[in-house]
Amino acid sequence: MRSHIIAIIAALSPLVMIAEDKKFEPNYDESLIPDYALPNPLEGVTQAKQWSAKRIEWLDLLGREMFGVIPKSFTDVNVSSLISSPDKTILNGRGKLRQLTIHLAGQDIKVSLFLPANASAAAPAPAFLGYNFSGNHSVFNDPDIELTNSWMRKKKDNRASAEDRGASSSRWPVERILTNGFALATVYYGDVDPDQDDGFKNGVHAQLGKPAPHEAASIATWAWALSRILDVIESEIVEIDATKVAVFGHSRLGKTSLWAGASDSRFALVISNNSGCGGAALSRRKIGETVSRITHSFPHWFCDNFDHYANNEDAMPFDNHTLLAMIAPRPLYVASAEEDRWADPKGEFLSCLHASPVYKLLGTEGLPATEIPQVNQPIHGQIGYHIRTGRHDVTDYDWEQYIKFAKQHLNP
Ligand code: GTR
Repeated sequence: MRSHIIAIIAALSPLVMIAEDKKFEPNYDESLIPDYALPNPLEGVTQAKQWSAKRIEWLDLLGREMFGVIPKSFTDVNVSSLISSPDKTILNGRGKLRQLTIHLAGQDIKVSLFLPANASAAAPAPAFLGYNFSGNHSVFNDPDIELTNSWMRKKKDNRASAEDRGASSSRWPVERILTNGFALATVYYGDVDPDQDDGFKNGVHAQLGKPAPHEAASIATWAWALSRILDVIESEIVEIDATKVAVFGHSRLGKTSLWAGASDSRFALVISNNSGCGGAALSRRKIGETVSRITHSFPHWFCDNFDHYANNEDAMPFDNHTLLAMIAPRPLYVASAEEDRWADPKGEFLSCLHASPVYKLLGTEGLPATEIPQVNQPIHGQIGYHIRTGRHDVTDYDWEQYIKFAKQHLNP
C-alpha cells in the first residue's frame, strides 16, 4: 500500500511542478513593487581602512546564504595543466590560438587562449576571461579547436558537435578583442560542472561531494574554477598580464563572473552582462525573475540556504548591491538590455547606485549618475553601466563598451 502511495506521489510530482511553474506570473509593473529597505553595505564603517574587514563579512554572509562556500576539500585538489595543441596563427597573423587542458578535481577543463600577435613575456597583454555556454568551438570558427566531451545542454545526445563551430561568434568578437591589444581566454562552463540539477553527481562535484546547505552549488564552483584558471594564467601564460585580467560573463555566467570577482580580488575588472536575478539585480524589487522562481527552476545554482529567501526577500540580510560592493574599488561594468525585463534592468542599475557609496569611501568616483541613463547612453566611471536596445544577448555594442572601459582602466 505504502509503495503504491509513493508511486502515485512520484508520478504526480512533475505535474505539480508544471502547475507551480504555470502559476508564476512575473510582475513588470513598477507601481506593484513592495516597499523595501536595503541593508547598508557600509553598516558600521566610517573609514576606508575598515572596509576590508567589512568586505570579508559580506563575503562570508553571501557565501553561506546564497552561493555556498568553498569547502576545505576544494582547496586540497591538484591543479595541473598542459598545452594540448601548439600555437596556431589565426586571423591572417593578427593573433595566435593556444589550447590548454587543466585537470581539476577529476575534470578536464579545456581553455582556448586567443593571444594578440605581439603579446610576449616582455610585453604581456591584459585579458578577458569568460565562460561560454556552448563549447570553445562555438566561440570561433577554427577546425582545430577541440570539441569538449562534457555534457551539453540542448544538443543531440548531449554532445558537442563540429557543426556548431563558430555558432556563438556573434557573442565573441575575437578579432576586435585582439586588435585592441587584449587576449581572450574562454572555457566551456560544463567542463567544470554540467548545468543540470543532477544531485551534484557530475562535474567537479562528483569528486568533491554533495554540498551541505551552506556549501558551494554550481555558480560557486564555476566561480572557483575561474580562480583556478587565473592561477594557471599567472604561473604559465607569460603573454598575459595576470594583474590585468577582466572576468566577463553573460546571464547565469554573469552571476558567476560577479561572484568570481567578489570572491577573488586578483580579478582586476569585472563585467556582468544581463546577469539579472541572483546577479546584479536587486532581489527585493521582485520584478521579472524572483528568488522563488530562480531557486525553483535552477535548484543547483545556489546553495540550499538561499531557498529560505524565496518569497521572503525582506529577511535577506543582504541584497545584490552588496555583491557588487565587494568588488570595490576595482572597476565594475554592469550592462542591461531594454527588452530583457526578466533580468530587471532598472534593478541592475539601482544595485550599481547602492554599491557606489563603498566605491566613494574608497576614494573613487563610483557610478557617476543617479538616474538610469537613456538607452545606448553608457556611463563610464569606476562603475560603468549601460542599457542598450534589444534583447537578452551579448552584442557588438556591449563589447564596444567593455573594450573601451577596460582600455581606460587597464591601459593596454
Ligand atoms: C534564464 C534564467 C536567468 C538567466 C538566463 C541565462 O532561464 O532565468 O536567471 O540566467 O536563464 O542564463 O540565460
